[in-house]
Amino acid sequence: MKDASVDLLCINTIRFLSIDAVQKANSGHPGMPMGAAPMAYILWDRFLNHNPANPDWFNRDRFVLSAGHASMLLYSLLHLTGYDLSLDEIKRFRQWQSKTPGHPERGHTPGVEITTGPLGQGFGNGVGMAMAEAHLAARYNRPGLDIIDHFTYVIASDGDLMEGVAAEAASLACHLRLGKLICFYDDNRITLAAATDLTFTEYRAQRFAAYGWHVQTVPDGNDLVAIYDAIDAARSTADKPSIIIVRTHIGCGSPHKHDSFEAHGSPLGEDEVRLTKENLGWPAEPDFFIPEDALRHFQEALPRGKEAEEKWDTMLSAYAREYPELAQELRCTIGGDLPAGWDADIPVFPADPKGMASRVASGKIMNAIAPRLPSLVGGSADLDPSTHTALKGMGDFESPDLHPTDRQGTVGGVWGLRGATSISGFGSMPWRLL
Ligand SMILES: Cc1ncc(C[n+]2csc(CCOP(=O)(O)OP(=O)(O)O)c2C)c(N)n1
Ligand SMILES: [Mg+2]
Repeated sequence: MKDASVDLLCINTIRFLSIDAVQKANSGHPGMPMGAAPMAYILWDRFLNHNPANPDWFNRDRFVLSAGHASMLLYSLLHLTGYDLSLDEIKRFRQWQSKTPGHPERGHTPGVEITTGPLGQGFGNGVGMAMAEAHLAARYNRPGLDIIDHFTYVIASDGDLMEGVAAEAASLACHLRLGKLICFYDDNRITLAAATDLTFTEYRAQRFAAYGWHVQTVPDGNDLVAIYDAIDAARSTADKPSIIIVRTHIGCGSPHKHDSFEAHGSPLGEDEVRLTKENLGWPAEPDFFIPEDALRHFQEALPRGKEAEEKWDTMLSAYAREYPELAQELRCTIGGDLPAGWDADIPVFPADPKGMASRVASGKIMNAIAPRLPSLVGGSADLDPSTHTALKGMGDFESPDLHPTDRQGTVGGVWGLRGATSISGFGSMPWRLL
């Protein structure tokens, strides 16, 4: 570990930027950033592979703040690590037309991967991102040239795990053995209006173990070494998604709002902000104080990110020399472009008195497009015999290591993955056609 005092300084910088922004806006959610700052900091400082100067760098790790109400946690990290999000924008938190809306919005704020706020949905999006990574890796990676190789990290809260969508997504994530999906559960045991003992007392660790996830618990959310070790272990677990259950305290550091739902969705209040600053040894003035040492440390992310992207660019050039057609296809996929001739085989259906069911026509069209459009992937909610959404001959997107009994009842054609059969995309865990 590095110098612990710099770590603590950085963590408190995140806490107080969040506290001050919410206080100035007189609205927002200070409590969760206060409790989750250490885990978010260790992740971003020690592990996250990203380039703040280019939020669109394709092979960056994805970071999803599923608990979107805690947006100031994310905005603080983005500002401090050097994304194009100024301190003025932090000061304009929740103001009309600012870059810092109450909940993060993709496409509006540089570095926000996905719009979050409806609980559970960011968790589901994280699973989708990890699936996309596994799918692309299976199709494009070649021995010694893992051109697609990144992690997806999610921070989820109590409310996220209460939502049904998280259960469905968690089940699928393990079925697909998405080992590069790592979720932090901010186990602060407080929600919007009460403590979780009122409504949410299931055994979370056992629940995720039953899904088949790799489960770890960190009993003290301020224990940086334990957080570091847990992330390290999660990254080394390639055959299943990981959840790190971190026991945190909402409003951590606030003398009167620590562990209280009052820290969830309201400013701490001027007096409590002052007391919290006193309590954590932070100067009372100025607001939005960023110690130089902290900023310098956070901004080491910039040269690190530049180097990481340059290294990847070099690998991509080598890849393009060896596999020019695949490289061209990948560029097209990343750019969201359609390959030339993608629609060449679309059939024409003559009008006839009886007519054709629109789902039948749609199935024929999808099957005419699919062989020419490798990025076409779909799901059918186990309905493809009715909806005609199966891509014939394209196989399923599956992990190769399923136990035979797991296969019972699997319906063909759920995930079309074309041409990835022989590709070893990800260490010992190639996703392939089954
Ligand atoms: C689907 C959905 N239902 C309800 C809400 C309203 N809401 C926002 S945060 C929250 C619960 C907050 O508890 P938790 O997720 O544990 O966050 P924390 O209080 O720990 O920050 C609720 C009910 C929502 N955002 N999305
Ligand atoms: Mg909570």
